[in-house]
Amino acid sequence: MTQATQASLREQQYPLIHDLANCIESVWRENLDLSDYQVPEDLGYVEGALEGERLVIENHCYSTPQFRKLHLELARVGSGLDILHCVMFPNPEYGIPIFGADLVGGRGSISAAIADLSPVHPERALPRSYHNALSSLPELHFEQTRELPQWGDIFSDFCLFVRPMGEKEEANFLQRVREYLTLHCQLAVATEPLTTSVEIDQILAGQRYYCEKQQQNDKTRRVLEKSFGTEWTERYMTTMLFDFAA
Ligand code: 18B
Repeated sequence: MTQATQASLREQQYPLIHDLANCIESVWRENLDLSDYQVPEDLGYVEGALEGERLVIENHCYSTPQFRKLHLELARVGSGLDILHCVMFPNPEYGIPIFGADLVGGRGSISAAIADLSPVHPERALPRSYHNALSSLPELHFEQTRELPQWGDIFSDFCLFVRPMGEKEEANFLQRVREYLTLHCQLAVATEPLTTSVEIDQILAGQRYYCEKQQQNDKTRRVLEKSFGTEWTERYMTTMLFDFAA
């Protein structure tokens, strides 16, 4: 797929999605030492339309010393539903949370905007440095907050899950995610790697728990299945969206 075509999906997407994609990549570039990450050849750019509307997916991945995979995915279903998905998977030697974001919407509004720094430690506590930094951000108010699904026990107390109403709330959401990302990149770079296999195994278990819960998101699964079928979707959710070391 040519760069021109890739750029044009982002150009066409709902403005908040387009802006957040640009924001994520610029915070990454400014704060991290990015290397290429080899996306499986058939998964960089994907199109499907089994029984429903055409689904177009484009993936952007990087790795860094602290993160084994930075994944930004943009998707469009038919001509109306736009999706941004982003997960930053730390190397297990770094006892830091998993940043994740998902935006779903189009045709005039975003129905779901979620962003979090999710804990992976036993007791699912965030490191103190993260807790302090997140606690000191000024409180934000959104008119319509949304309730987490049952599998959502992976998220932290700082999880934002809202339906942003209007441009002001969209701008606030974008700004808050920029703050989460910036403090995450800066704290990650300042973190010393773990040295004992006991600690590293605990982090691996936490990351695995996170991925297993995310794989239970039926709303994501259904959208993918309608265009690509059940088998492809299972492979995609377990190898591309939420993979973990076995
Ligand atoms: N997700 N999302 O990424 N999902 O991937 N997403 C939806 O208005 C896709 C993540 C999360 O209420 C919805 O209800 C597709 C990450 C939560 O039951 C749709 C892809 C996080 C919900 C999609 C994708 C995350 C949710 C319904 C692959 C968090 C609410 C929209 C490109 C860090 C679940 C709506 C519920 C919802 C679809 C969270 C359609 C296809 C990283 C909590």
